[in-house]
Amino acid sequence: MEEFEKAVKLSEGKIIIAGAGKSGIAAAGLLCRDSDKIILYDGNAELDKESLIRKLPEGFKGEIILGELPDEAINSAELLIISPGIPTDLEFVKKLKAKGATVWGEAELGYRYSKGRLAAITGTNGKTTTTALLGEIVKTQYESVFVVGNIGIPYTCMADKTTDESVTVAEMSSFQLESVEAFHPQVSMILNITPDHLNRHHTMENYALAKANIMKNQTPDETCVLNYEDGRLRELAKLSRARIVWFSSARELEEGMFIRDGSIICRENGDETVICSINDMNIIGRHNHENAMAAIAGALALGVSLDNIRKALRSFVAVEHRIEYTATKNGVKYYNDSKGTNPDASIQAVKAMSVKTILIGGGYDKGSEYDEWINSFEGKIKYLVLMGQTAEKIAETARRLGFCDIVFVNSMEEAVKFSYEHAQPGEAVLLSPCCASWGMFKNYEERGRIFKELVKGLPD
Ligand code: UMA
Repeated sequence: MEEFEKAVKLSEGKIIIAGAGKSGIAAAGLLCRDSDKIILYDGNAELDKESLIRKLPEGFKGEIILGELPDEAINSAELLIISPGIPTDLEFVKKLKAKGATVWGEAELGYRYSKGRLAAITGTNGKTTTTALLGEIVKTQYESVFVVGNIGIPYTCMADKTTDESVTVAEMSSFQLESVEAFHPQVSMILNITPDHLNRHHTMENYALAKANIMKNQTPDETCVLNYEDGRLRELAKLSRARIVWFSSARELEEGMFIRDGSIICRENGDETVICSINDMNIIGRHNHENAMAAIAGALALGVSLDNIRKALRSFVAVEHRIEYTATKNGVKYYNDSKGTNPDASIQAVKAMSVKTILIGGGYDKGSEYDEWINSFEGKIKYLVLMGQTAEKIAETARRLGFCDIVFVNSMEEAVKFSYEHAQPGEAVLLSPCCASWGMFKNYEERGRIFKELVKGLPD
């Protein structure tokens, strides 16, 4: 196993921070106290330099480059800090790697600047809920707790606030895990791996290997929490040196976390502990029980007491944009699942619906296949309302599989209007797009909020 020194040693060369979104701005804010040789670069030439400058700390003395990154900048750089949304196979990244520059993701930089213990969570779905839940549990026991990462708070925003006593809970996407090096959590978790982001990672194998980076530096005295029901994870477990804690929502395990008679049980060295009844929690559905088991396993590994774990489990409520109940209008319940950005997540949302539902979907094309999603409708979906780049591709798949109640719309406003006019009392309307939001919205949060505002504005 390769050993990496955690400390950041900045040399004479320049530092390019690629991406001027949340991650890049936070990384620049952190690094500008130690370096005046920063180039903040963004490929979008349309960005307004003045408004970027306003987001940066006053101490920022670097340069801002938008559009093309000139060779001169590439030649002068020794370190590239890359934002998660920027593919690592872009030409300028390849050129920097070829000249021997170090390439770290923004999360790697955050990790290197942070102190204390780290619990890191990844998985195709459920990672935001699990991160938020684990954060809440850990806060019942420890004072200095930071929840960061893909959940929306860049690691580099918080890193310098951590102390040796801190616990950081980090949600890590495959994009972030693609460019880690020394990143080394004491507790890691992979919740599941199903097809997503294949336009970026190209193959499932690459995608799974990026996720597996979460545990690559762990040692035998540390913990890796994995889902026993995911065959890919049973394979990946062989790569881990850490103590594996399995969880399963489908069977009783000899060792690990599972559900029996509606209760979550932890079995360790033959001893069983009943953690809580699933009815004591406010989060519903099998996937959420899995998220809860993973968070419990992580919390136990971090030394949180059973009482504190139970207290936090009872008070935790679903995160925004994840099968979030929005309103009832004319007897129709509306749910916002804007976080349903891939087939697996949207299948779970469809499965959670127990009445006839109008489903709003479509968005940015990540190269997903939609067959399983359409097959999960099982007669429950009254209309599929489609928008965005993928609308036609989804419609073709649906028609091929015999589902023809399809409506095309050009905006969320039209989608909500159609749903309002066609849903009967007792039915439901679900926004679970099965696709990313990019192209029509800034991000899935904006998409979800627009949906919620439109729904709340409907007459009752
Ligand atoms: N950009 C380029 N070149 C490119 C692509 C993008 O210059 O080829 C620039 C854009 O012009 C933009 C900037 O990069 O100005 C945006 O950077 P970014 O896409 O990395 O976005 P951030 O605002 O830094 O947000 C990122 C995560 N975004 C992505 O991974 C796409 C956020 O996750 C995360 O919350 C945030 O860091 C803090 O850690 C969002 C997400 O959609 C929620 N994640 C994906 C998911 O959950 O499926 C992975």
